[in-house]
Amino acid sequence: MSGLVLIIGTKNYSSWSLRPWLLLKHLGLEFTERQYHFGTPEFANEIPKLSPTRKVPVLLHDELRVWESLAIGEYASELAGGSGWPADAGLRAQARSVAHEMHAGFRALRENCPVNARATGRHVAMTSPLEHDLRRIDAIWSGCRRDHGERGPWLFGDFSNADAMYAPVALRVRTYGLPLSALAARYLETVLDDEHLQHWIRAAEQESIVIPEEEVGAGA
Ligand SMILES: N[C@@H](CCC(=O)N[C@@H](CS)C(=O)NCC(=O)O)C(=O)O
Repeated sequence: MSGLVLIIGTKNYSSWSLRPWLLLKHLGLEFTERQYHFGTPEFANEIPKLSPTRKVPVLLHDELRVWESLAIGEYASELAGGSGWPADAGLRAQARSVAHEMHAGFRALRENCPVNARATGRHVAMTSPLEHDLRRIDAIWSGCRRDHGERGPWLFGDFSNADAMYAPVALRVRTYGLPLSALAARYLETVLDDEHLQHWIRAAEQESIVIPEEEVGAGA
């Protein structure tokens, strides 16, 4: 696939950039990655020209611009003949439900446990809203493993948009050592062992930019 350009932010911190990047990798779509680091003049100058929301990610395809990670995921899936979602309509609806649930929810997790791809051994206080989010995430991961484990290692068997949406959650669980049930922990292992995610983490480790507000839980 020629002409696809994915605009992303700093890999260490950009949860939303990771989602379509990982999906494009899994779909085997060729794309050029263009990175703008947060807090730099380049980001401030260039992103407003590329994205109406002034946020990343944005997918450029010739003259077309697609923003919002789920919309990028849908477009990429269509380019790949629909393989970004399960083939079965019922499973597809469920996969979309959990993907959208991630996009719209889990506020406590997002606020308290910022993505910090290269960091491990961090700790945050367990609050009731955080525990509530984690319980729901565990129910999704372990429920999908229980119901679809025979189809393959991902939430709905093959890798789908649903897995892309939860990849940054897996990074948060890893960074802050958040507790999971045994079944959900097996899914976490699948995500963290993924070769593309490993590349992303390695790249984040090479980045030198540090955003102090996102550095949470060290020495806590
Ligand atoms: N709803 C958007 C969220 C995009 C978003 O919040 N991106 C963040 C980076 S992870 C961003 O660009 N932040 C820069 C800013 O707000 O200036 C999506 O799904 O793509």
